Amino acid sequence: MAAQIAQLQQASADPTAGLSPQALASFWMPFTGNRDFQQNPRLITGAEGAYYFSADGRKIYDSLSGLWCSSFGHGRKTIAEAIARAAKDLDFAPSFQFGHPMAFELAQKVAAVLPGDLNHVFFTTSGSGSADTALKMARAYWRAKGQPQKLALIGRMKAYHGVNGLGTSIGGIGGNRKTFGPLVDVDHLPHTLLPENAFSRGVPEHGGIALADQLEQIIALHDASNVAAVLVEPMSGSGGVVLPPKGYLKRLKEICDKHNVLLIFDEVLTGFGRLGAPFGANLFGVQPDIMMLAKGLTNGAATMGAVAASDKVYDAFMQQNLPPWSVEFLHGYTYSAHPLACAAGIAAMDIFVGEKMAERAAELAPYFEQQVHNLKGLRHITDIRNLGMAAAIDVGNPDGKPGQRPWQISMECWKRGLYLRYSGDNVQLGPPFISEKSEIDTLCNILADVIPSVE
Ligand code: PXG
Repeated sequence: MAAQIAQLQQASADPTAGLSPQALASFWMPFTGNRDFQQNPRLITGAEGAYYFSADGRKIYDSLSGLWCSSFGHGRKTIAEAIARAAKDLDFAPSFQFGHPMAFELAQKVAAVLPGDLNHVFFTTSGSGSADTALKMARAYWRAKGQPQKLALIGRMKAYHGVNGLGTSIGGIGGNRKTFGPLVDVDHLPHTLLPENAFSRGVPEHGGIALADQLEQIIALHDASNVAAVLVEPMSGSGGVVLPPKGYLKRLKEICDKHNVLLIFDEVLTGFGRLGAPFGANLFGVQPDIMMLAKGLTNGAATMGAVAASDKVYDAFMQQNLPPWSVEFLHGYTYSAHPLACAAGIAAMDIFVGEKMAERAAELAPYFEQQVHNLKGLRHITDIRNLGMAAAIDVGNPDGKPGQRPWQISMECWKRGLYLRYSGDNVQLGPPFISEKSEIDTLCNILADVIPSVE
């Protein structure tokens, strides 16, 4: 199959896939330098396992599992078949006041793999939707509990929680906020990147407790009686694989409990095995009240997110004194629990459990760590961070040209058969868990050649 796709594309070998300049300008691409792309299109026309096939007939290693989502490998047959079946049998069904069985089946499968009592799954259509859903859920929770003044939301610098209103507000990447005017008023914890932790392998040693203790001051500023929730990623992916130093997340949880504040984990990127454990919550032994999911939920094959709520949170909504026709949580999307996405999700969960994907990631992780850290000492590299099957390499930038060097590196890698994601001053790696050690070698060899070669 893969060979056939490659052969087919070899025949065309046209990097534009026959698209006219007008067609290239018609699609306004997200988070992309559109002008550069139109001059130098990088078009993907097929995917299988850990590889993409480019329009000009090349096989390209997918070093970020798409956008951290296709971790179990591309072209999964059971997922494709499930989507096709659903498209034929039930293309759409409403989830407002009516429902379809696949939604309940998937929710139960997801709850079964989640830690603790995160037993209730609210479906969204993306990670961004999950951010806004989780934050609205937290505020509405306190209202249901008779404390409607608990509204303040606390995020963290360098965090990424998608691009919708609340997620943009609580996100901590300046560039993603600066062009959009006043947002929702939220507060931010400091980020957890410390110079003394540079080149740590896995979870860094230093500073975790002191960093988490900053939460005490932020809560005191607002007064705990006004604070709804703290939202953090167990590990920030887009921020550049920013890790929580030892003890950090446990301490955050203690402070939240002490002040009666909800703790929300954004596991959109870390969920479903990326850290070498089912979820970050498992790895760090910290149970959030609410967890955000997306990406791995369908292995990237359909657009879907979810917010999982603990019994405590769910019960507060259900136990409101409301008549039967009344809605407990006034929130949802036309495409919440879309049948095609549910079908993909059910098949993806069967792969996650049946093929022990978290264990597979954990098995490959030490080799990946070793190979990535072998790059230390090369020109431009100022830090390497990793955990599970995630890593980032800081490469800096020439003076006054933020973003230039990682971009140059990525463009050169594409020419050499490697899809490499970059942002700010780093390049990021999140290979599919099904990768072979030899593929990790090839990935790191290309990086070792390319990173020092650019200016
Ligand atoms: N939360 C987290 C932690 C994420 O990583 C979102 C929310 C938003 O999800 P949606 O589905 O709305 O995109 C994300 C998305 C990158 C990269 O290169 C990361 C994401 C998306 C695109 C690129 O690091 N994360």
